[in-house]
Amino acid sequence: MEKEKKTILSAIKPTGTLNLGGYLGAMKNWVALQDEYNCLYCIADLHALTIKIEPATLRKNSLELFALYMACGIDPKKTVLFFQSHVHQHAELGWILDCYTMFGELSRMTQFKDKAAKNADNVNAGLFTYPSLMAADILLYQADLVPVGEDQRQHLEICRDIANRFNGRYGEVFTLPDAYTPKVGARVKSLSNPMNKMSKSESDANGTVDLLDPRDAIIRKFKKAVTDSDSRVRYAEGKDGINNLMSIYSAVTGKTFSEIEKDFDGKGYGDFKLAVGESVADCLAPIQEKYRLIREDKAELERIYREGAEKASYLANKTMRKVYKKIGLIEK
Ligand code: ATP
Ligand code: LTN
Repeated sequence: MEKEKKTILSAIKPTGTLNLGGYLGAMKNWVALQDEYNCLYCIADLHALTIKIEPATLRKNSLELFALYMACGIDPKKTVLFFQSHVHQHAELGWILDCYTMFGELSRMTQFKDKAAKNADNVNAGLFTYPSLMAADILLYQADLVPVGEDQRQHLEICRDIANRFNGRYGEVFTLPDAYTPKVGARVKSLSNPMNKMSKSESDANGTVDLLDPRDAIIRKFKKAVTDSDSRVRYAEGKDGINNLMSIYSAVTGKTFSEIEKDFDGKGYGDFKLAVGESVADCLAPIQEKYRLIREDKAELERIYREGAEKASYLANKTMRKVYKKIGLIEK
């Protein structure tokens, strides 16, 4: 780790396959940060256990997501890339931080309330204490910045509150992390319901474009995308469907909204939808090709995630030794 660079940590949970929302909203930005920062990216597999998930599905999602991180451009030579469950310090610090996190503050978490309502038959303790494990993910590495979407801001605030409480009692143990909002970052909406975000838990397959979707499926989904009764391609309030397609097109082609409006002047929605579909398929094709090559070499993939866990563990250990000492646990 280079001392003069700031540290960045982020994670995605393997609850489904990565879609265009996670790619344009998160992963693409993570790739761009690798040279300027010390980056640690992890697969939050322990967090995935907070919802009911079949073991075979979790295993498949986890390996797929790891290979996709790499196919998208996360370079294990520059970045520490690992599975959260391979670094036991996450669970250990998670428990310790549980003891410095208040029942009241956990009860106020929006994500907890949302997920508890959606999974009424499985409101488990892990779902409730999810934020203290996430705080452990971040604080273990003394991260300065955490790139996350708007939906995760509250989790970052509670992480700072926990760190502040701990530091207030024991001295400066943890770095206080800030949310990192990239200068350009697309907020991708569902293609079939453009009021909602495109998410892994989206039930309508036509609304979500997965990174590994074949070309014809991608184009078909864009052709079916919900728009409006106007017929001009322009960015305007109330045109959620077109605004979403324009944001996606802009993110993958680098064109500005006014350039897009000019290019499609006099053309209908049909032409535009096809162009967006094709440009997304073109953008994903090399990622899919790279993904296949990475998945074929199982031994190399294993070597990379073991090495990632080793590097992460070394850094996590430094923080854990400090924590043990400060709170009065006997060091081995
Ligand atoms: P779930 O629906 O299972 O809660 P999710 O699809 O929201 O999951 P996460 O693993 O929670 O995916 O998100 C990973 C990262 O990608 C987060 O930083 C999140 O803010 C970002 N992200 C996810 N979906 C989108 C989207 N549609 N647009 C922009 N960013 C997104
Ligand atoms: N809660 C996040 C995933 C996550 C995370 C983290 C993000 C787990 N641990 C640490 C940033 C830092 C989510 O649902 N997107």
